[in-house]
Amino acid sequence: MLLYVDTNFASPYALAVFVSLLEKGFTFDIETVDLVARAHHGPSFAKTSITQRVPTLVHDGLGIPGDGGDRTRTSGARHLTRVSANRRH
Ligand SMILES: N[C@@H](CCC(=O)N[C@@H](CS)C(=O)NCC(=O)O)C(=O)O
Repeated sequence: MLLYVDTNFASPYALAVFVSLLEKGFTFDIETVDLVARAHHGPSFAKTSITQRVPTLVHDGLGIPGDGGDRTRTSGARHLTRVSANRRH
């Protein structure tokens, strides 16, 4: 599993997922996304996260964003993004 968080570790949403994964005892990697440099709108992260936001969790080739926020809230599977198999997770 790979959790994307912001470079400054300042996102409360990302930290909530981080703490939840730790509390559940999951092993996972972390990758940072520089929101200030707008890296989350780059083509690489856009392929991984349909909302282009952190947190995004990649598990078994699926990019799973947070709840999508008010602007993009929809149900379930529409927020899952298939991630290329060679990505570290
Ligand atoms: N409710 C949102 C929270 C995630 C969120 O808004 N993350 C912020 C960082 S705290 C973000 O990625 N902002 C970048 C942007 O909106 O362009 C979700 O789960 O998708």
